[in-house]
Amino acid sequence: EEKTRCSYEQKLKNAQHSVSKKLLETALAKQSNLIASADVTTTQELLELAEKVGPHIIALKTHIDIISDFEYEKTIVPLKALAAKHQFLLMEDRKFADIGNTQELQFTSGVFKITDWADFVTSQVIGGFESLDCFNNVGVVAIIGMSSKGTLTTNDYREEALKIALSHPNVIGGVSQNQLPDEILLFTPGVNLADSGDGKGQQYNTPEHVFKNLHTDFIIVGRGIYKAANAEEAAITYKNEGWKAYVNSLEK
Ligand code: 5FU
Repeated sequence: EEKTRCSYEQKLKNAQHSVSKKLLETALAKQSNLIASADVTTTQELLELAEKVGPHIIALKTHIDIISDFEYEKTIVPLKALAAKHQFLLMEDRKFADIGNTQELQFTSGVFKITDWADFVTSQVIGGFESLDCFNNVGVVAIIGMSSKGTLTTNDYREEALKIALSHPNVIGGVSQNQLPDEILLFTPGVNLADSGDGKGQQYNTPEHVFKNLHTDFIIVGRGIYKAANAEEAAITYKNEGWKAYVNSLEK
């Protein structure tokens, strides 16, 4: 008989990292497994989106380097206030992919100073185990497999990437389009209820598919929410669909 998936309560009991605990506690408290991807390009759009979707998400995922008018005081200070007000975490999708020393500089310096505000970050593991050491004050979500057509994250690559992810104490989870072991949280982008792709290589699945078949923990939705006529309504729809799909995946 096929085993049912691991519940958030079970994962919380086994969680070692403070950020994993926070994510799982927030998911249970809000009955949400939704991460909104805020791929907008101005501070105003970012803050407006965060205000609208904040109550319904567990984390807001940023690509902070696409904000044209970024200023720490104008962008990050109010964003952090909204995160506190609506109880969501900040996930910077930086996808670090260099040697440890360079990643450390990219993480702590420049204009974005990611170390000062992100609760967790994404990183490739292509630089090897030690390249992840610099992220010791946040959680790391390792890129195991990508959602785009033709990605080089083959079976062999994913297997090796997972070994690094599972053995590194800073790693709380992985981004993947495949099931991961229960010890690690699974984050799945490429989720959309209306489209199957974007004509630029992105490939979409439904919340139902990724909970049932991948036993994912958290869905990441970008255009399905921020491009919708009503972003708040869209966030509520993805939140409800995601939670229903999670509950159904527990039953089997
Ligand atoms: F690692 C990955 C991946 O494999 N696929 C992704 O789509 C990350 N992403 C991110 O999720 C991507 O950079 C976008 O920020 C987001 C998906 O946005 P969409 O508008 O829902 O396609």
